[in-house]
Amino acid sequence: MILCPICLHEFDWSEDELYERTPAGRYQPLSLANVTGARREDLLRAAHVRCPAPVADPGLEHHLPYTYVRHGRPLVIGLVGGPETGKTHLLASMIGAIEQGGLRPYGLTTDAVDIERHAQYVDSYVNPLVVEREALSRTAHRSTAEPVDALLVNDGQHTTAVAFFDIAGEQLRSTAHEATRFVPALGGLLFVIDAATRSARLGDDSFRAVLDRLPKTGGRLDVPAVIAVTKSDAVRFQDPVDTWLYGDPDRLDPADVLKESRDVYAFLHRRGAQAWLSPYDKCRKCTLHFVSATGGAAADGRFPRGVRPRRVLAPLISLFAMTGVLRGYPEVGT
Ligand SMILES: Nc1nc2c(ncn2[C@@H]2O[C@H](COP(=O)(O)OP(=O)(O)OP(=O)(O)O)[C@@H](O)[C@H]2O)c(=O)[nH]1
Ligand SMILES: [Mg+2]
Ligand SMILES: [Zn+2]
Repeated sequence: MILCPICLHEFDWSEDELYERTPAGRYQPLSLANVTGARREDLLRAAHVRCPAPVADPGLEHHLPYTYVRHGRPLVIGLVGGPETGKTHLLASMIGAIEQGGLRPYGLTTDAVDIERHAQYVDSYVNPLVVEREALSRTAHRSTAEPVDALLVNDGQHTTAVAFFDIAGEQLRSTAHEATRFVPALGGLLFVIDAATRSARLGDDSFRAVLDRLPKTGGRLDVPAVIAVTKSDAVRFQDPVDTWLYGDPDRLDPADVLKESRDVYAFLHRRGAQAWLSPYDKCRKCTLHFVSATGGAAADGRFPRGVRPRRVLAPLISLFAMTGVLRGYPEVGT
């Protein structure tokens, strides 16, 4: 059974009922009868399955890539944080770092779930930021939400489809909104805190709204979480932020993850930001990280000296280890 990340319908699918996307963006039945070998694999790579949930309006009908469902239960990751905390830049930097081979040191390889959609994401977010050095726009409010990008992550033995949701911070606060419908499907939480934030006392409504909607056992959540303190470049001269931000990034050492988590915890605690630590209090597995999506602040909508992301893959690697996408590593995040 597959949980549709768009409407939360649980459904089964079969290889006899596949669809292909026409150049006009419609879906039509795809017959693979008598198609074998490399041609079959090629058609499957672009095939879709139809979510059978009943819809009121035919315009709401939706399809999921076959590659998204063929490897078993996908991991759905949501970026959670208030308006302008830096979620969209962080995700673009992460995907950019992955495109540049940043997961290779961990023995992970990636492919796009949907080649066209991924190319669209790279063209609209990664290249403008990393290559053109442009600041990205605030995320538009939407009436529904679908993943902005999805990847197949392979650890040498297993493949997991990983989908990313990134909606506007203001919309995340509302539990009733259609655009937050994906929240119960989340299998990994990426909480984003702006390192330079001053109004920390009350915490973040978006954290609360999301944490409240996920099932708990014994008062705590089993969904693994990471807290990424982004824009850490703005506080880089504060000890020990600099040590972590400019340290050796290419490995996952559980002892280091624990040490960094403690330092981030202390950093937030010192700023009176206890309320921001609610994911740590409520999630059984949670690690904390200093990151910078851009390496510095934008001026007039540009990064004149280029974009130099710092440690952006650390939270993702930790999530992968805690969710079992990346196996063979000792436990992190307790
Ligand atoms: N210094 C610094 N600024 C950053 C960094 N990441 C993002 N910013 C700035 O923070 C602002 C908000 O970034 P976004 O990524 O759009 O924030 P968001 O959380 O997606 O905002 P919404 O879509 O409105 O929810 C932009 O002006 C960015 O230039 C960073 O790592 N360092
Ligand atoms: Mg955004
Ligand atoms: Zn659906």
